[in-house]
Amino acid sequence: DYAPTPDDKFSFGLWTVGWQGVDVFGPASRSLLDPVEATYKLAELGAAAVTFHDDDLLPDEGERAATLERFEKALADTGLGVEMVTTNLFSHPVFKEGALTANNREVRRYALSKVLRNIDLAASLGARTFVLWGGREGAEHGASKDVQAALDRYAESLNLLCGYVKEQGYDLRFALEPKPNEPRGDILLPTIGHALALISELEDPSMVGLNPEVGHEEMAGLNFAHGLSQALWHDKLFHVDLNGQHGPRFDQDLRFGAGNLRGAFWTVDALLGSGTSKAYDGYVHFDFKPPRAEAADGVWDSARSCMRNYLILRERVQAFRADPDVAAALEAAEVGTLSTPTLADGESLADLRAATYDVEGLAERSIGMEALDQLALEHLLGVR
Ligand code: GLT
Ligand code: MN
Ligand code: MN
Ligand code: MN
Repeated sequence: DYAPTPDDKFSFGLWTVGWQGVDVFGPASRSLLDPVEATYKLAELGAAAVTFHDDDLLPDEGERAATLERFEKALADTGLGVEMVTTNLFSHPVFKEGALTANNREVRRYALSKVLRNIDLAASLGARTFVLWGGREGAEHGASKDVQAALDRYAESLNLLCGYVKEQGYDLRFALEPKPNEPRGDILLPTIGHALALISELEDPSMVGLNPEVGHEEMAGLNFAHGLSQALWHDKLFHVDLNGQHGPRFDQDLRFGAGNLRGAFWTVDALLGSGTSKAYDGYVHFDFKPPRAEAADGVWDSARSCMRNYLILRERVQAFRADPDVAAALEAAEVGTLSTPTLADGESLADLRAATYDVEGLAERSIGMEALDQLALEHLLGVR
């Protein structure tokens, strides 16, 4: 009956169910949700872990110790873990022109100090992943940002943070979350590919990976499942943000399964290793916003549905991959053949050049991919 269990490793950001519905055109439509109460509620719904920004859980310096104590009690009472922590480097107007890559050096230093403090908290709560979403790292105007200098400062910050984690002996890795735009007109590290390229320039690339989000790649018109597969290929899929999006438009943060449903099917397939490749073994983390029109009941309906849709899609994907007709269609489409090296062992490029090729015959060959895709569609629709 698609009931979540701790083995499913479902996790929610406290800011998701806690989102009060503030948008560009209107104020909050829902009252403030106590993050500790949200933690109890998420456990009751079947989540295994929660995640948060410093400011989601501990907005008030005066109440920091008391809130932490209540939160740790909630974790102990429910058995929930804190698998990831992140820092809010985007809400306060001090970050209006960036945080780790702000032109202003005092802002950059303050941002770094805010992250360092939160890393200590993350480690003390046992989190293994630290996400960095640079929503304000970017620009609206051409000459206003020296992009190469900004990338220097991004790399500098990451190198300093990795050094700090090693020096402290924390068991923590960083995950960069790409996004093309919103809130900045153009955000640095706009896609999975851009972020991967930056990581390869760091002092210790092994400590930094990705936290890709469905909606963010789809805002850029990209195929999320392909992005996940490339991140897995690089061993860089440290974390994931699942949600829903209807193509290139504002960041919708719909519940997982809403929006691009076929994309969601292939997203789950990619996380499971696309049949024969590397699979993701981290937490299945939902980063969505319950629509502003919903009241409290709708908030919990949407959270429940994220997990339920994942479990339904996982069942459909597993049925697709186990179907003998699919195995035959995959073979007809030569999908498995792609794993054979193009040049055989002991063969030379001269051998390859000297061989004869039936170019016309190859051009006319059947590839059978419509048949394969129809099988996937029928599994998704539940008619097979
Ligand atoms: C913010 C953003 C998300 C990020 C969160 C982590 S905060 O809600 O829209 O995509 O994952 O900083
Ligand atoms: Mn988003
Ligand atoms: Mn978001
Ligand atoms: Mn996200």
